[in-house]
Amino acid sequence: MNALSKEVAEVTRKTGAPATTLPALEAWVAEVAALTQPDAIHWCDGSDEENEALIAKMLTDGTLLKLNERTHPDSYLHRSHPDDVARVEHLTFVCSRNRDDAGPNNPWMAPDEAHAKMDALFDGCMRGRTMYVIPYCMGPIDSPLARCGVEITDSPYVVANMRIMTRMGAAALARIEREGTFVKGLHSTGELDPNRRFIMHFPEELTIKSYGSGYGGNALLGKKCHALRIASWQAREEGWLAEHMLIVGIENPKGETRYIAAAFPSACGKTNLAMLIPPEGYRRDGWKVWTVGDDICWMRPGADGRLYAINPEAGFFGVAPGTSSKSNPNALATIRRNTIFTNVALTADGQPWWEGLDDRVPAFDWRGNAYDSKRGPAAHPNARFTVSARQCPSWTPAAEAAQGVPISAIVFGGRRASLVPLVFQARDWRHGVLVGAAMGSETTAAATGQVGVMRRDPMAMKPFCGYNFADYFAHWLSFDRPGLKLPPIFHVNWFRKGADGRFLWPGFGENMRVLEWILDRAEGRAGAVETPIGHLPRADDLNLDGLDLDGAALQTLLTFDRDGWRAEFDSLGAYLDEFGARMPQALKDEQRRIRELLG
Ligand code: GTP
Ligand code: SPV
Ligand code: MN
Repeated sequence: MNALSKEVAEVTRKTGAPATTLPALEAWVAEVAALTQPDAIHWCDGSDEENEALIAKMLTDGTLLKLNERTHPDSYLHRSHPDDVARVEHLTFVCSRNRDDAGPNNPWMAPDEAHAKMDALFDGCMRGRTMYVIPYCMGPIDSPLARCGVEITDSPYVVANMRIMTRMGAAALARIEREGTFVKGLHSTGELDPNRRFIMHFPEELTIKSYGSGYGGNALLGKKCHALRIASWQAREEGWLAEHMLIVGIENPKGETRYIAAAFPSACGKTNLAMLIPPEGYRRDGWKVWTVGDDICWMRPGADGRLYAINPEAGFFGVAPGTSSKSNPNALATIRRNTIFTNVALTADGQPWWEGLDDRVPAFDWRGNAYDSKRGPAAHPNARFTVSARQCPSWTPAAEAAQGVPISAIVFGGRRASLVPLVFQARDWRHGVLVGAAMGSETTAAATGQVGVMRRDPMAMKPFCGYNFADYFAHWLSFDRPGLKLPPIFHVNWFRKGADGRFLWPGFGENMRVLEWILDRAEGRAGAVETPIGHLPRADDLNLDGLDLDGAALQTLLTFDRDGWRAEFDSLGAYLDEFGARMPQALKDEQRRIRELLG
């Protein structure tokens, strides 16, 4: 018996027989156990009993604190390590065999080197701990669009979050055993040393290795690692799209529901738009909004040529700060129970609190210190809640539809204090792809680093596209072909500021007015003016009934600023050139055409 199989035999003796009939899975789990040396292996079945036992364990060791049972039943607070509060983009690698396949948009490391580096970190890292094996399905369990994976982790917090965010456990394992293929994700929180923290993706091996962080986007591997970075690579090979998009249904007074998919960068309004409550006048007329997803969208052409979308997730990992009964009452109702809060503040009576919630003063900040307003915000700006999507009052069973929902409009958007109007429509698909490629946004607390810095974030996928952006844009362009009935593409900006630094547009529920124009345009109804950057509504083209908005603000929001756009398009041309010959000529031509129109 060689050393490895001796170690496997030893782990099996300690932990019992493997719990799968799939040899490839059994072998991988044994191999990981031999490397990481856990004391025990736990195969997650997703049951309530399993969850209760894990929660009890985390309450005992302090990983979770119980919140006020009267106001927030079955809800918990997790305080992370203070250096482990967000995604770490500079430590997140795409390890494709060919460096150019990862593109200038991704940190890259050669697969052999990355495996060696990670395996050295994982060596013996689970000694004294339990290794959890989490089979999960991204998407409705019976959906042909769904895909499965298995995450191995030593973090019970990750297990509890994966249980909310994915379809986790026995049903997923059954599908994996039937299909025989799955994405392999290996995770350990390690010692949480920011210098020994890496998130590596091996798209050609359908493998993820993540070490040294317990934070959502770094550790819940089904989410950004699988459902965006690995899936975007697979989607390109197989002719579909894996996008950083919400999916929302808008039901009109006639009872017809149309679905919109929208990509905004991290912490730029997807959760809020997905759960929007229409203004009073709309509600009176019978408009309703339905939430399918708030972060990720997998889309592919259906038999009728339209794009059909599923939300691969089962829960929301949402931004807490700014969430209030005014800005997002549906989110607030969703998180009243069965919710895990991470890095929020605490009131004296054990309720979760964050900036923007209400005017109470918390007793403890997110680190657990007595709250002192001089020491920064009470909740971490990237504090999050994890909660089942089904608890959302606007959740729709359409989120479980195996074939997905048909998409009537695609919307891109960014956080832009100046220049970019409230809304405009791209002339056609190719122009729309350029609008997506041109997206810029101010950075937010969702990733480590400076906040409020303008950067290019094409299609909100800068941190998440698992391959070269030039190839990604080419893939988007390839959908423009006979037989497909593609939705129109729009761009929105809820974040335009006035000279006084305040937002010009009220946003949140009032965004419904923009969605109505978008859906009307999709059906060839609402009016617009044509400009070089696309079609913009005039004030008369929008339903502004009952909206208290200053005429000058509205004017600014709907104005096309030719001089500003000239500079923007020059900078866009330089950006596209950074990708060299790989950038599709059609996109460069489109940029040039519009630059000429701008004069
Ligand atoms: P990720 O989960 O990081 O991908 O983010 P997200 O796109 O789902 O962002 P989310 O909806 O959680 O919004 C983040 C922040 O933007 C919150 O502080 C919101 O209050 C704020 N926000 C959302 N919608 C609007 C809006 O229409 N106007 C303004 N001014 N702020 C908004
Ligand atoms: C984002 O940063 O876009 C998120 C949170 O949705 S995370 O899942 O951590 O990436
Ligand atoms: Mn996101």
